[in-house]
Amino acid sequence: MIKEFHMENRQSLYNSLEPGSLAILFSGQSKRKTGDEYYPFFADRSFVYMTGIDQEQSILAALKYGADSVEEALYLLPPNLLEERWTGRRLTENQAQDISGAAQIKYIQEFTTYLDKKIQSGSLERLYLDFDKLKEDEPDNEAYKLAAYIKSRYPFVTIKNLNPQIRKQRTIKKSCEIEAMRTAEQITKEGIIAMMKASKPGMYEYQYKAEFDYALAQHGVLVPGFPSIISAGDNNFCIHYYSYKGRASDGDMILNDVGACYDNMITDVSRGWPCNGKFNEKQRLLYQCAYETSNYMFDILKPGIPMTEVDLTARKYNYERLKEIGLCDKYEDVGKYMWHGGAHHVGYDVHDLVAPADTMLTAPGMVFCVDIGIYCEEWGIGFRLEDNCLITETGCENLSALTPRSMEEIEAIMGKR
Ligand SMILES: [Mn+2]
Repeated sequence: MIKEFHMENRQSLYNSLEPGSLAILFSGQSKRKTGDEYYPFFADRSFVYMTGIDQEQSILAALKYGADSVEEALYLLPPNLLEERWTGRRLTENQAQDISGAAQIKYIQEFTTYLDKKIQSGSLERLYLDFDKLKEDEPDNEAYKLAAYIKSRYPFVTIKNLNPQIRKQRTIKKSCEIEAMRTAEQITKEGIIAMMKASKPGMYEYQYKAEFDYALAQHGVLVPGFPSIISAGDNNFCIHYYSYKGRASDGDMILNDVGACYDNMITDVSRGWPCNGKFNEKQRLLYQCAYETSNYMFDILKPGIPMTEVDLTARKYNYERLKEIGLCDKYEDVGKYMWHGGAHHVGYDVHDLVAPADTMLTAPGMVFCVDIGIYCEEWGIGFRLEDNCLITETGCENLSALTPRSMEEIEAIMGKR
């Protein structure tokens, strides 16, 4: 992303603050895996959204003095030739400036002194941190640790949560995010088509995964946006399946739930196909239900619809289709075949951090998944059809429509038509 995108994101964040507030965001730190080995560093997504910087131990600090005056600095690891010989180059001041457009670049050892000085001088009343825990018993990250330090040392400073404001901003995608997503969709398509073309009975799930990863790497995407779900046959009945050790037997469906990430924007696409390239009668019946439901959703989605209704509408419509084929005759029973909803937002995260769904209306610039999953254990068929829906001014656009979706397109790509 260009630096202006990050500058604009930060400006919106600063606009939300009261004067006398200091906002602090952290990129995070690598986590130790075992011995002296670390997991690859993965920068906090909101930090990257605000700065473009994905280097560990970076800090953004912005003190709002008055309505229009903000003192902003990005704190980075200092140059260290010996360390860099082992672990690679650190960002220089100029590089960090070019990426983020931050007003000042400083080194992290100056951060605590700065913070203490500002609090002691009485120029800040509030400290805003991004508190974001998925589970209560999660280890404290930098924001929680800093909050504990402030509470013990400066109990008169009010601590507030920046997370709701960040979520609000991340809900509506800017045009450069949508453009990056289009590129990511194109690459995801290449990966899925590679799997479809290679597909045959007897193929192992890891071989499908290898096809996908190879196609992505050929387009410069070395790590997908999230761990790929690729399964065959009965393994399709595990919603988040990551073993890759199963093998497709003739007549099995292949399920995949995958997505490339390009310029930080993630896609999340699912397709299902018969491993032998030809839908059988029962697969055809079920696939048609999901396909019609998905198409219906793309026909009706537009601005102003409560997010809580999106999943519900898909569920009701798909129930009617399942009823037509004689599989389900009471709406209360549709949960036997539909195990999940799928209208989650997608962006910097695959399950994107956005404003709470309970009060949200669809609006232009939102991107969320339309995910129709059908799991029919008695027929041994499970798959999902998941696309990425961009809400536009007048309706919506299926960003992942370029990946074959209809049975005709899939069979043609697989060479069976
Ligand atoms: Mn998905």
